[in-house]
Amino acid sequence: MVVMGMIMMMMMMMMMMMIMAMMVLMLMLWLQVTPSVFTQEILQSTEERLSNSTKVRPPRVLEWLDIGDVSHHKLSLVDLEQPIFQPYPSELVFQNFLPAQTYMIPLLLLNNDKVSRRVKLEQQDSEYFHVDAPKEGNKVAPGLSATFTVYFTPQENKDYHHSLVFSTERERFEIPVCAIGPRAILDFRDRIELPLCPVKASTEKTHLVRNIGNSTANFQLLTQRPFSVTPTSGTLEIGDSMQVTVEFHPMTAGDHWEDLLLHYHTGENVYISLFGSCEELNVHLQPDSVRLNKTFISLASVRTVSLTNDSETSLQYCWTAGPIQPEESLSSLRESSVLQHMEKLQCESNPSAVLRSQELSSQTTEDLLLLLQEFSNNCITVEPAEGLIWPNMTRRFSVIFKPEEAKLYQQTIYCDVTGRQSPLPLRIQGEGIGPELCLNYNMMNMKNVYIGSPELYKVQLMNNGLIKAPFRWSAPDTTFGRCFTFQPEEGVVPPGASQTVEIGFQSRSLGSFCEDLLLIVTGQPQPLVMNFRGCVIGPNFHFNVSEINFGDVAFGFPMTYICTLFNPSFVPMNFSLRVLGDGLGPPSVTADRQVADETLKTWRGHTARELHTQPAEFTVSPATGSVRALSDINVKATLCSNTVGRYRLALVVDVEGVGEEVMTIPINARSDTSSSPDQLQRSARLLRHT
Ligand SMILES: *[C@@H]1O[C@H](CO)[C@@H](O)[C@H](O)[C@H]1NC(C)=O
Ligand SMILES: *[C@@H]1O[C@H](CO)[C@@H](O)[C@H](O)[C@H]1NC(C)=O
Ligand SMILES: *[C@@H]1O[C@H](CO)[C@@H](O)[C@H](O)[C@H]1NC(C)=O
Ligand SMILES: *[C@@H]1O[C@H](CO)[C@@H](O)[C@H](O)[C@H]1NC(C)=O
Ligand SMILES: *[C@@H]1O[C@H](CO)[C@@H](O)[C@H](O)[C@H]1NC(C)=O
Ligand SMILES: *[C@@H]1O[C@H](CO)[C@@H](O)[C@H](O)[C@H]1NC(C)=O
Ligand SMILES: CC(=O)N[C@H]1CO[C@H](CO)[C@@H](O)[C@@H]1O
Repeated sequence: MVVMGMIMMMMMMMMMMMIMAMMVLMLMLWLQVTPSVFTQEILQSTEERLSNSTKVRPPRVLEWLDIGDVSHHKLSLVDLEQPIFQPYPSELVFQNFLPAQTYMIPLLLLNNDKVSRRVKLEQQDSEYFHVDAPKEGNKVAPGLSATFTVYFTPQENKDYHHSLVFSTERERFEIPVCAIGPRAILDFRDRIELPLCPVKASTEKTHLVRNIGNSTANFQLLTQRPFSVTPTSGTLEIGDSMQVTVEFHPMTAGDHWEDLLLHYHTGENVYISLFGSCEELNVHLQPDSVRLNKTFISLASVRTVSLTNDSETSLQYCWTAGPIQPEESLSSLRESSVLQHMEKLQCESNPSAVLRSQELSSQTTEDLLLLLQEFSNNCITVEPAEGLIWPNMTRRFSVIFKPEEAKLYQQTIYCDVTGRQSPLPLRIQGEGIGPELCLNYNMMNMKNVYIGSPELYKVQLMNNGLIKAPFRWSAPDTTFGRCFTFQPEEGVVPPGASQTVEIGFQSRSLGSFCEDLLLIVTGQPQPLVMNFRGCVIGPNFHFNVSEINFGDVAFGFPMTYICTLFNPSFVPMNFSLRVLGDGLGPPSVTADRQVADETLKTWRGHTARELHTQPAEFTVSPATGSVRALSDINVKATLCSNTVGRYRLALVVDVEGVGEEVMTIPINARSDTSSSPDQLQRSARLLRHT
């Protein structure tokens, strides 16, 4: 026993020198234990494990001491991060032991300093562990080591944990001691290679896994996309076996590597490497762009496209409005929980990464819902929208175009299909057309229209399309626009039929106009335009004379002139007549009355030409009146002169609704200058005698 211990000590001294140099490097490497390494480790005896162990770690320092209290060598060459003594091995592991037997491991503490240093075990024996201190005492020369011997006497086949605490002149540190009891071993392979897989399809590999260990296995299995594993946890009795299936469901072409983490309930993590290769298939749409016939709103036109393949796998397809694959987003949701769990097991220290992946997945679901909604609201649909194509089968799709508006539709939709990483685009172009209503004319020059005259025009609306055409007329809200009426104003013209609409016009205003009447057809983006133009004129009346010439008139003897007022227009006319320039005073007097009046002597002719005092010498009959359409009326103008001299006046016509002084006719007369009051007296007398 002692001889064996000595030989082992010698071996260890040599190995240590080598190992120390590599230590830093070894610490940096994160060694993942593969199933074969794990199995080998577990099957080793305590001695084999010791001789095989390569990892050297500085021990955990419990407390720093003041070196000056115990030594005059206050400065040490050893880094402050490390204790002065490096233990070997870093951890004491007993395994594959039998109850009631005693096992031992030598523990070396190497003085790394350039001066002699002290190291002392703080006695911590337990029922099962016992430590023998070196006989030479606790002072160790530089570069040499103190050798302790740790004895272990188990009572049961189970795990034991203990720790040894040492103190040097500068620190106290701890060395863990453990005894590994029976362990489960699942005989996984180090590497699982999955069959070649088309993108978005899946392949799987099943292994029969046996528990070749000495304990029941309670385990968890975890991996990440594009791999998945079933079962994800289980219990396996010693010697029993079960099937474990790894599935490979890649979304991108290329090679994929991932770890399958096997976590034993005893705390060990074993990593199995997964590998899968993924390829794209020669799958394409035929044709990849579709131009649909012009289609009436609410009707549909259909085109066919087909999906061709060169593969022998079943293809799953799904049509979407955008290039995002719903499958991917959904599976990413599913996977994210597994990922979180794995991250938790592996490194508890990075919570932000977990948070990020959660945010990411909720974002994609929102996008996805939006996309699906958009697709179902659309005027372009594909049937069937999703399904499966069996190997060597062709799938025909109907692209259905059901326009809701008269416009050009241009859209790209996508077929997400197994075997293609990016969804296959299908460009679609179609034109929606509205009801096709035509007018038999679209311009009307009404030329001259009499004021107040009702005009009527007929227009034909013809529906040449395949769908009914609801229409409505609209006139502009302007002076003349408001003069239009429609009969009927709105309606529906069935396909192939026509309808007559009466457009009425009647204006009480004069002037020329040019109005666009709109025929609004439901479903047509632009209304049809009907242009009406013309000029509203007053009645074009006239007299049968161009002037009213009384010639010479006798003073005080009324003279009447008769003429005719013609109204050749189709509207009646209300008029008033007056003499412009006639006096505004009392009516002139006739010679008869002057003679009768005794005032005659005093009467003098008017010389002052002031209008208000001057008598009104003209009377027009009728002064106001109405001429019916296409008729005439006699007008009597009477002049009873009380003034000596020439008359150059005018008969003016005011037309109701049209204007004042619409027409003027000159009036000429001459009152004899020789007719004096004396002469008038004579004449009057003469008149009485006859
Ligand atoms: C561990 O030890 C065994 C035998 O003791 C040996 O066959 C094996 O190669 C060693 N492994 C390592 C990694 O040193
Ligand atoms: C199981 O235990 C026996 C006896 O203790 C031992 O010989 C054997 O190597 C152990 N097997 C494993 C796989 O640990
Ligand atoms: C498209 O229109 C053409 C002629 O207008 C017609 O011959 C063809 O059958 C139409 N196609 C479909 C799918 O309706
Ligand atoms: C598909 O067709 C190919 C050749 O046309 C044939 O070799 C293959 O067996 C067929 N596969 C199936 C599943 O029918
Ligand atoms: C105009 O009409 C009146 C009444 O009808 C008539 O007496 C007169 O002779 C006419 N004058 C002319 C110039 O025709
Ligand atoms: C003319 O006057 C009559 C009675 O005052 C009236 O009823 C009619 O509407 C008027 N006609 C026109 C054209 O103004
Ligand atoms: C749907 C389709 O195009 N199927 C084809 C799949 O590939 C095989 C082999 O190339 C063809 O024969 C099928 O027609």
